[in-house]
Amino acid sequence: VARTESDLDRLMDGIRAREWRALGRGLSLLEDSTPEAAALVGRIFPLTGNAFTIGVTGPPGSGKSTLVRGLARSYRASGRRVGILAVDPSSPYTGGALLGDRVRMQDLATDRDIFIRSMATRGAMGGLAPATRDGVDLLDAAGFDPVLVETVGVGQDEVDVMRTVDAVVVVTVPGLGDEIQAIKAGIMEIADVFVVNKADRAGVERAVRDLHSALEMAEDGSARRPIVKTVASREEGIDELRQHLDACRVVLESRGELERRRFEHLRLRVEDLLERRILLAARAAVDLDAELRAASSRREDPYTLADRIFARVIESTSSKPR
Ligand SMILES: Nc1nc2c(ncn2[C@@H]2O[C@H](COP(=O)(O)OP(=O)(O)O)[C@@H](O)[C@H]2O)c(=O)[nH]1
Ligand SMILES: [Mg+2]
Repeated sequence: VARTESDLDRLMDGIRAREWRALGRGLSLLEDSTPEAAALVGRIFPLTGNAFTIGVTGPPGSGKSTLVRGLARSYRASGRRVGILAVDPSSPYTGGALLGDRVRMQDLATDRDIFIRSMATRGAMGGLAPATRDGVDLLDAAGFDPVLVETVGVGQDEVDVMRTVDAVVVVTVPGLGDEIQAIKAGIMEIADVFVVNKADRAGVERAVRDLHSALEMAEDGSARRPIVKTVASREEGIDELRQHLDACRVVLESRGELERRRFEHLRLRVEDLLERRILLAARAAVDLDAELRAASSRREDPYTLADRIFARVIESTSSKPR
């Protein structure tokens, strides 16, 4: 654990040199959301902003890990260093799915310029999305570009992760029934590229058609977003996906849209931290359970209670000696 400034210096040297051990230690630190983690982010942040960050999301088993692995190889072949964070909290207790991913991604692990790591925690206090975002920053600061983030697109946390990356790939497969139903609300809207993976299966054309008509119904320019057919397990369609992602990057950069997105992501991050700070301050300022019991017996309504607690927070922070 990096406790002192010189520990942090050493850790940062290792991260900048892309030493596997330092990268792993740094990510573990960020997962725990400790004060040391905040200090590390302080060191990392000035070095970020170079990597194009790509989120890949979709239902479990749709082939995201296989696709990410193919993409990583493709980027690697053109001389890029690729960072991968796999976020799969769907099995937080056994770690089985994570282990599976690790094993299948292992062939990448021998390549010094592809770094892959599973984020297994929701973060002690920070939550999944902030911890993942910090992890992406670490890989960015270490010189990986692009950084790929895989999440299972099922929960709000995963949608929140996708709201922190530059570009979003939504993966679906034929035969899910209504393709759109299977895609978590909130993800459709922010997707830049759609992938219909397992195109070796029956029903792929129908899946593409259904997706296409759903996008047309959205009437917000969604219909122009590309739909790519892939067979990730045979590395088919990966080059086309890669071309769409490269084009996406160019378009975003040239229109100033990348900067706008990143500004909004920063806003979300800071507002999120502010919310947490205020909640923690409230918990420190009052005995929240005792206050809640009063409200639960209908003696005080929730609005009045929240106002009163907030006033106490302001009071306690302004009277604190510095
Ligand atoms: N038939 C077929 N199987 C695939 C394809 N892509 C991935 N798979 C298989 O689908 C399973 C789940 O893949 P995985 O990448 O772990 O999915 P994830 O849960 O979305 O990360 C694995 O057994 C893969 O080998 C594909 O294009 N066609
Ligand atoms: Mg996976």
